[in-house]
Amino acid sequence: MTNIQAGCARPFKTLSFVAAFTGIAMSGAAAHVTLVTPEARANSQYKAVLQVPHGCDGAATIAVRVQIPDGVIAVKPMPKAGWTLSTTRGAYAKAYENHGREVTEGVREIVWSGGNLADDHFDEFTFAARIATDGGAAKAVYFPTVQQCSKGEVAWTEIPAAQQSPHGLKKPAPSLRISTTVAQAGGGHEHHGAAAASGPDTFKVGDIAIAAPWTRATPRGAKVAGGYLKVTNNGAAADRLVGGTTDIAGRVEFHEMSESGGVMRMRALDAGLEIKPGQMVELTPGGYHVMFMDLKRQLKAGDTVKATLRFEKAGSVEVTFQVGAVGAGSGPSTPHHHH
Ligand SMILES: [Cu+2]
Repeated sequence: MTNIQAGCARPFKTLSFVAAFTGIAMSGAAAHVTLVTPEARANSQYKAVLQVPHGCDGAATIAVRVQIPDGVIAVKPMPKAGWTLSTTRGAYAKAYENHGREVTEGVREIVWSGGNLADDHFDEFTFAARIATDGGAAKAVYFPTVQQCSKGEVAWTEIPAAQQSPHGLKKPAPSLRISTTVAQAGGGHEHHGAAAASGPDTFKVGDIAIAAPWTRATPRGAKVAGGYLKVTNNGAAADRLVGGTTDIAGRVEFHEMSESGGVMRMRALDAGLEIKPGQMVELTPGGYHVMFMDLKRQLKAGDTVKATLRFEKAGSVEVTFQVGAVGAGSGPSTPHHHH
C-alpha cells in the first residue's frame, strides 16, 4: 500500500492527531473518531461523515484536521457553523478521470478550526469525495485525523500493518473499507445470472438477453454517465457488443475499469465486449460498463433512458435504462414498474 504509506508520511507538522475508527462508537473509552459509513464501493461517490464522540481527556475539541489519502479525489468539505474551514490542496499521486475530465490535484487536507465542542457533546464533520481506488491489498483507505483540544490533542493516525487487525490499535485512523463488488445493501435487487433473462426489464435479440439496465443521476454539467446491465449469450457462438446509440449522448462506448497500483482506471474497449456462448457478463460500476459520452442532458433519478445496443451477430436491440440516484450502488430498487 504505497498510497497509504505516502498518505501517512504527509506532514502534519506540529500537530498530532485524534481520530478513531471502529464503526461502532459512542461508548466510553472505546469511542474513537470514526466514519459513520465505514464502507464504500470503488469508483463511487462517497459522503464521509467523521464522528467525534468526545474531547481530549475532558478538554473541549477546538480543531479537527483530516488527511485525504491517495485515491480519494474531488474532495469537497462541508462548512460548519461556528467553525472556520480551510483546505490544503496538492498534487495527486497520479492523474484520475472524473466526470470525463482528467484531474491531477485537489484537496489533501481539511481543517475545521475555531470551534468549541465540549467533551460531553459529540459532533460530525462532513465532506464529499470520489473513491477512485480499490484500496489495494488492505481493501481500505485511512484518513489520519488529529483532534486538537483546548488542552492537548489526540492523533488518530495509526494505520494497521498488513494482516494486522485494526482492533489492536489504540488510536486508529478512521478507515473506509472499499468493496469492488456490486453492493447488495440499500435494498438493491439482485438478478441471478442467466435466470435473469426474463421479466419486464429484460430485452432480447437473437440469442442475446439483456437484463436490468440502469444508470445514475448525473450532476449538472456532467459530460459522461455510466450504464450497467447484465448480458447473457444463450447461443452456441460467441458474440460481441460492438456499438450503441442514444438520444441522450453524442456517442456510446464500452469501457473497462481496472485496478493498477491501487488505483482504478478506465479504458475504452475498442473491439467491443465479447460474450462467450452460455456466458453472462455483468456490467457494473467497478468493471465493464457502458459509457455515455458527450452527455446532452442531465439525468435525473426516476427517469428512463432509451438506447440501442448493437451486437456483432445478434444485431441491434432497444433497451431502457432506469436512472438511479446519484451515487447509487446498484440498480434502482423498484425498476420493474415500467413496460
Ligand atoms: Cu467509462
